[in-house]
Amino acid sequence: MAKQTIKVDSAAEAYLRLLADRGVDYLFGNAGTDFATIIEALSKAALGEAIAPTPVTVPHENVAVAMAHGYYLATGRPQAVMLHVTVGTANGICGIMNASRDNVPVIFTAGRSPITEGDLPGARSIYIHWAQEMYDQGGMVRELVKWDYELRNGEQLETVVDRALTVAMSAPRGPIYLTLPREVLAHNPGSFTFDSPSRRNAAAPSAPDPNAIETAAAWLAGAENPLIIASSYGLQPGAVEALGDLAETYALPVVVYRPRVLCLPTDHPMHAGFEPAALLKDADVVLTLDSDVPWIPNLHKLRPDAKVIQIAADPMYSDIPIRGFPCDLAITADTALAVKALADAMAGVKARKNGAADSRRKRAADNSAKGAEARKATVAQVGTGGPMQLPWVGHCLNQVIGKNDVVVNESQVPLHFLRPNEPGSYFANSPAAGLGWCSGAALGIKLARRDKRVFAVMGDGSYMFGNPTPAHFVSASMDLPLLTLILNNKMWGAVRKATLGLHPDGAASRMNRSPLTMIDPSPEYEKVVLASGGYGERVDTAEALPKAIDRALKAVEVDKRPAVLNVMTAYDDAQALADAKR
Ligand SMILES: Cc1ncc(C[n+]2csc(CCOP(=O)(O)OP(=O)(O)O)c2C)c(N)n1
Ligand SMILES: [Mg+2]
Repeated sequence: MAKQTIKVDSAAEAYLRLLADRGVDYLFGNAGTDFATIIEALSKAALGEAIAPTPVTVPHENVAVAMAHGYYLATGRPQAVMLHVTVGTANGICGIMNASRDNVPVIFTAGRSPITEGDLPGARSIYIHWAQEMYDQGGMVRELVKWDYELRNGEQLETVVDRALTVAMSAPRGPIYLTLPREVLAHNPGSFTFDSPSRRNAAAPSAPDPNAIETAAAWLAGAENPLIIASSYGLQPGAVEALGDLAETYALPVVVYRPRVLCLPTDHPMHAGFEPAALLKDADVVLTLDSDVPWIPNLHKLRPDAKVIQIAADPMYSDIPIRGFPCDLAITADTALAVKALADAMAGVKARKNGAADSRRKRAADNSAKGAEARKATVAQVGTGGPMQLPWVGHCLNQVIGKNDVVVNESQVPLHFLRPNEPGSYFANSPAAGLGWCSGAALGIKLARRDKRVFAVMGDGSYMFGNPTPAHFVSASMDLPLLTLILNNKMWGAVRKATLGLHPDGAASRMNRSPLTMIDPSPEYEKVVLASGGYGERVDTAEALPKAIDRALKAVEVDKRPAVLNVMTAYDDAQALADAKR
């Protein structure tokens, strides 16, 4: 195995070299006094005198974490985020909760206030070095990370960095937290010897238990009305195709519920839409794939005698305190491997002979034809006037989105109108739903895939949660032009919907503007991006949207400027309540 020895001026320099050696391309940073030696080492790298990940200045921590999140979604490789001690960590926790619940590995790091008050290099030198220290800095994030550790000295650097990366990347994947004390970073070991490539690798994906797969195959083959529900499935290469083959070969309808990635092309013949209720009530065997919440028990009814199979890297979802979905068979596995194993096993099992598969295929084709008719009728109704309906926004996006596009979604845009089809072309926010993810995630995806057009679609609330000024700053400073669509209903619509859902005839229902729900008067969001040299436009009517999208795309593609469309959308209580009951 190859050992390398390099001359270094500090442990910080050795640390950054290791990150770069291990495939970390970027360090998303929001700096403070703890960064002194990191900045020194990055400066050496900028001058060509050292090797380090490329630093990206991100003026809000949540944007930084979301960028690492997005970059991983696009590449499958974790990136590093470094924040300022306790206070920066506190600001980044919402993003880490999103990553954690979505099994997204992020190398989440922060400085640690210096602990010595004397003359050691890095020792306390500024008044904040006292008050910013906490007894248990890692405790702030411990519940959300797979591993947290404080680097004690330069000697253990390689073990610590490799452990951070391999723990984060072993299934179920997730963020880790590493704190880096100022004195330790500032220590000068003179030289640094390390293995390159690393001698420590993340665990290989786990294959499912063959007996469990045989049982699952027998249940599915013997079912009259089998149903697959997928949510976070589809990131592994070939996963989408494997599910498509399985579903098609055995006529298994697939409901894609609250997807965070593209699980199955929307046009796939067995794609059964985005809502489980209609099929769940008759299903006799339900297979869930990477689905923390496959349905909502008090809205969607499962047949009492239905058998439920859950497959995930951790089908218990043991980091979620309470989760009681029936589970007759839980299979721990890399889900893509499990789907392939299931397809093999089903080939050897006798299917029911009563024509059930044929009738499922026919039902799927009928439903899909009915769906297309219904969509056509809706589109004909919503194509004029303003504020516009969300199906129209979905439809207009569908008209422009091609094979080279990625949609990053933190909005209520209806997916059966948006209809993403390409693996890797659709990403949505984590089930933790810490709002403000979309802008940063879209930037991270664009950074990883500059060849793609990236659409960031979010509500007006999400836009503000996403720290628009920092996000547009990064967009401009790193040449990452996005097309941002703000679906602006001038409110936190989901909050009003939840209030009326619980109190349908209450006081809030008798007011159009209930407290703590309105963001009105609405800021002129289209102007915020102008401050970063971008293109902004407000879109008031449905008719105006297609051309506005064309103009914004021209700004993004030809002029390479970030573009924001402030799209005025309608909110309707009756519709919101109907949506809430689906
Ligand atoms: C960080 C964070 N704060 C608060 C919430 C609670 N919350 C859930 S949905 C929502 C409203 C979102 O508003 P907007 O993005 O405008 O979408 P709309 O519901 O209007 O479609 C809020 C505030 C949250 N999920 N995350
Ligand atoms: Mg809103």
